[in-house]
Amino acid sequence: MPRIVFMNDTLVPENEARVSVFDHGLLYGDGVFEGLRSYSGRVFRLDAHIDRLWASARSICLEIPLSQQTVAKAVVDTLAANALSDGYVRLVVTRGAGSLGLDPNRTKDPQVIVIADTISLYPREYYEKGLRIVTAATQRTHSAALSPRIKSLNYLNNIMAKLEGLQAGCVEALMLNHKGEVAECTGDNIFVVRAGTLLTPPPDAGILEGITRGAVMELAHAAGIDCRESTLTRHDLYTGEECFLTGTAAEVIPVVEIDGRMIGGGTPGAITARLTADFHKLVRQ
Ligand code: PXG
Repeated sequence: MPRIVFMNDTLVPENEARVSVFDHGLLYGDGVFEGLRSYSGRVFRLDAHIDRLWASARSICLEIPLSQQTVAKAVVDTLAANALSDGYVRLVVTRGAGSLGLDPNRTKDPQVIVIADTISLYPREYYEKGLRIVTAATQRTHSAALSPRIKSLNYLNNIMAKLEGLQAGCVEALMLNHKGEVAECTGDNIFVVRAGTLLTPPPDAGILEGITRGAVMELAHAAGIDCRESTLTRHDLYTGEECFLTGTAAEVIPVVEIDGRMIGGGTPGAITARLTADFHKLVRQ
C-alpha cells in the first residue's frame, strides 16, 4: 500500500510527494528536520520536537510557512492516514526551490514534508547484551562552523563517523569535539555512570540536545539517581561502571564495549536497566 505523505498543506500518495531538483534542501542540505515516534497512537513529546524544529529553523533564518499548531496536527494526521499507531515520523522543512547558487534569498516556497512509516528497530539482542562502539576519527562539527544544536539536513559529518563505525563492525560510533572531549554518537546521545552518578556531556560540548536525553535526565531525577552534565573524556567512559545511548529511534540502549575496552562487567548495568524500564513506562503513559 502506498504511504500517504503530508506536503505543505495536504496529504498526498507518496508517488505524488515530490520536491524540485532546484530545492536547496537537495542542492545544499539547506533545511531542518526532526525524527519523532508515536506509541499506541500518541506522539512522544510532540511539542518538544516542534519547538526544536522551530529553533533549528530560526537559527538558519528559515521561516517555516505554517504555524506550529498546523505542523503538529500534520504529524498526527499523517500517522492516522497511514494507520500507524506505533510509528516513526520524519518531519522535514527545506529552504525550497531556488537558483543554482548558495543565496538563500533567491529561494522561495520552503517545503514542509511529513513522512510516517513503521520504525526499524535495532535487534533485541543489542538491548539485552549491549552495543560495541568505537571512536570515530571524524570530529563532531565545531560549533563555530555549524552548531550541532541545529538539526539540519546537512548530516554528512555524522554520516562520515557512522561509516567509520560500520567499517569497524559497529552500528554506532562515538564522536569527540575539537577539544577531544566526548560529544555524542552519530544519532544518539551518550551517558556514563561513574561512582553511582549518571553523567552526560553538556550542550557546549557540541551536541544535539536530544529529547530522549532530556526525558532520561528527568527520569533519573525522579528515581533519585544523581544525574549531571559534565565534560567527559574517553578515559571517563573507559573506566565507567555503565554506559548507554539515548535517541528517538534507539530509546535507551546499553553500551558494553568502547574501543576494545569492556565497560563495567561487560553486561548492561542496573542503572541502565532501571532507566530503560522507566522510559518504556513513560512512552506508554
Ligand atoms: N544526536 C544526534 C546527532 C542526533 O541526530 C540524537 C542525538 C538523539 O536526539 P533525540 O531527540 O532523538 O533523542 C539525534 C537524533 C535515525 C535518526 O533514523 C536518528 C537521529 C537523527 C536522524 C536519524 O536513526 N537521531
